Amino acid sequence: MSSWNRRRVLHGIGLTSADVLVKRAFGQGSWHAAPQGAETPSHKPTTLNAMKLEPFVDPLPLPELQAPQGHRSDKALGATEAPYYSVSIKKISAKLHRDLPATALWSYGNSAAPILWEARKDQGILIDWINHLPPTHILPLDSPMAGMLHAPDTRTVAHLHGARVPSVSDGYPEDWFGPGGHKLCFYPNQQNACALWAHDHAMGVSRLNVIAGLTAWYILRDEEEDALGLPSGKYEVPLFLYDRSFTPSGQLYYPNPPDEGAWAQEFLGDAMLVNGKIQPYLQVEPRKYRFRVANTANSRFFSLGLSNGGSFIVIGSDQGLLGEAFTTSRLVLGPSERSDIVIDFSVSPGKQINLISDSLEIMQFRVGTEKLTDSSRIPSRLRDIDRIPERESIRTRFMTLNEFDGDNGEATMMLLNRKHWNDPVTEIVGLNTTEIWSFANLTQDVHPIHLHLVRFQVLDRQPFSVEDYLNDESIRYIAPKRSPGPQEMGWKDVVQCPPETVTRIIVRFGPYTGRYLWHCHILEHEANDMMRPYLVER
Ligand SMILES: [Cu+2]
Repeated sequence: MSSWNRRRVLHGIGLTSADVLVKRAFGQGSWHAAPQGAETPSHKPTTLNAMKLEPFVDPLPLPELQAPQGHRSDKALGATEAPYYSVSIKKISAKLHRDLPATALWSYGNSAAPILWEARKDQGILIDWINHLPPTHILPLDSPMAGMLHAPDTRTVAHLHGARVPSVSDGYPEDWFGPGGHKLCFYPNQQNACALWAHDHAMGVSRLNVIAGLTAWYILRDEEEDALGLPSGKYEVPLFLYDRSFTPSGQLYYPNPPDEGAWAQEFLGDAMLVNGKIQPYLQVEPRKYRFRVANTANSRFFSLGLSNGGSFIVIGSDQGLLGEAFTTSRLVLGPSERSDIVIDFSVSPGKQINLISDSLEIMQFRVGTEKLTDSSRIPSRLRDIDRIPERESIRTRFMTLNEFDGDNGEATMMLLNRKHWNDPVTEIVGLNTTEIWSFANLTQDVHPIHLHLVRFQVLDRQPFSVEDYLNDESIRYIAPKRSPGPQEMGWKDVVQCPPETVTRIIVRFGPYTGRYLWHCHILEHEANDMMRPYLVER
């Protein structure tokens, strides 16, 4: 049985072993204690054992900063003399570790390191995404999605995660284009400074296209943040954290149907990568550094800490700065969540400190000894964040998160509100209205739920009896409400929904009307079929 779909039956409910960890930890009242993917990954005989590669032999690559190729206007998109960038989406090959041969990848740039846009609030940019991919995918197509048989295998469409954009530029899954095609998108940037990331969202293949390498950084800045005096320039480092698996010849590995099951319901690789290298190292000075961290893995949750047990300061989350900085030694990031953290290396000159996720080593910081002046500051108050009052909500939507298992206990499908992507739209919201969305998770997985277009606030979480719900659809709460932790007190665009719990968020919909979507950001879940359209209407 593959490590991706290995499942045990526990009390009659099919669970992966990682889920069992979640379940156990959850039963002890702290589901954060052992998230999915926290287990030490096992490797399969048909894959390279990446755990045996020597760690920390390659320097951390930094993202390739993009420069505009002039300015353009596009009346239909609402762009006037906006900086214009063209992106060639193509196949490349790159060495991901000193001791591996070059690996075939797809890229928005020219290397395995993600490309990076830097943009400023209220200054929109145009990006022309051009598909220069060959007709054949570098991964086995494992598409359970209906109706995609005649679509080109190497279709793509880019979504800028967390961006407030008109629907036409949002990267709707069905807006894919094949080799030779392109799509011009306008990103108005009318939102606060934050770290966004672009990734593929093409119908039925996004999880494969992301594994292949279609991810990029997009850092948005504003004057309010600039004025704080946070570490900047070479002391501000973006980190994409993700996992991959490899064949014995060093090529990307993804479970291949039909031999290994029709659907890999989660993907957990045994190699930890940062910015295009396996377990890289970064030489740092003994001073404060700001790290923009994004979990860009398909399924893995990272439970971040430092190998010396040291703490770090958290200053931001998905949609920018928190109201107040806080100090912690552990931070759980689900797929697509971002965190803005500051590590002060001035207390550990000459030391080697590893960034870890439980027992996994992700990368190494090598702290220099030369004393330097550090004029950066970390104010305790960062930004005013007004909590949205619950009374502003005009409607509460109750949505279930569902898993359907076959006779063998293997999941065959996961859904939102028992509906498929192709079912008629049920979530139709009014422009500039506020709603509470209540996610009742009937499954044993933590699902990171993401809404396109909007930012939101997390209200609370409350465990309920799934058994009662399955009997008569009644909600019986079995424990008190839990308030969100300090890392969730800012603006979010992904929310972790723990098992057997109702997670509530409050959302203001706008500023655009049109067709958007909400989905689980475990990309394997999204593909089969935890993804639903929603409409914003005037
Ligand atoms: Cu999910």
